[in-house]
Amino acid sequence: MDGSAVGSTAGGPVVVAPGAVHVPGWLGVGAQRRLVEVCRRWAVGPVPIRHTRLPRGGVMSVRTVCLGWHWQPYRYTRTADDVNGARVAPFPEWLVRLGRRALVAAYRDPAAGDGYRPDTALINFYDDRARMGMHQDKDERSGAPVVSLSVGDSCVFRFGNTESRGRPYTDVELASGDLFVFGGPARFAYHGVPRVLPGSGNPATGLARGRLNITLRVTGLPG
Ligand SMILES: O=C(O)CCC(=O)C(=O)O
Repeated sequence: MDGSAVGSTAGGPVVVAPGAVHVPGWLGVGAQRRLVEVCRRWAVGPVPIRHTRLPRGGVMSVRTVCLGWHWQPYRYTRTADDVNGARVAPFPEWLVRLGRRALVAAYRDPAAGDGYRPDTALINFYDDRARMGMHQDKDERSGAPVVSLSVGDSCVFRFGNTESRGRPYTDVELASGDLFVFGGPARFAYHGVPRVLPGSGNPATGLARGRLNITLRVTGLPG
């Protein structure tokens, strides 16, 4: 994946809240297709994609596989002790570069990616009925921005405030190829996915059904 088809910014960046930017159509179809291919490989192993179990016995409706560091509620480890004990696949350098380009595009600042070094990715797969409740990404020991890439079916992405799961929030439709970045004052805002829009994706991406979301994050953890 060289990212050459990245950055078309079909709709231009839209500021949803200070620090939170939606860039529609940032990934071209070729780049999306390559992401789908590589995610399919990561979904197989070394740690297979799974529904994450929550401490109170619930199970997340999305399926998740991680790179670099394995996330389980509510911490990061190198090995997937709640799955098969294997070390997760490494975080590739090309994904670091993609993350940097994403920050440059979202913040319209050529220096925005300088020093950005994401070291974990959570790859979520949503079927038609999958959802994600309002939550904060707060298991990282870093305030570096979160870069979110979407491929496949569109969804309603609810982006809220840093105080509570409730209003005020903004509902944004994230379509295939869209980039969403949240950093600065928006870094610890509550967000979630109340609904996927089945059948809204582009089969040319290689994902005939469902939605793929990849978030790049900096854990702030040593090693
Ligand atoms: O699927 C999305 O767009 C959001 C994913 C998310 O909130 C997360 O992985 O924490």
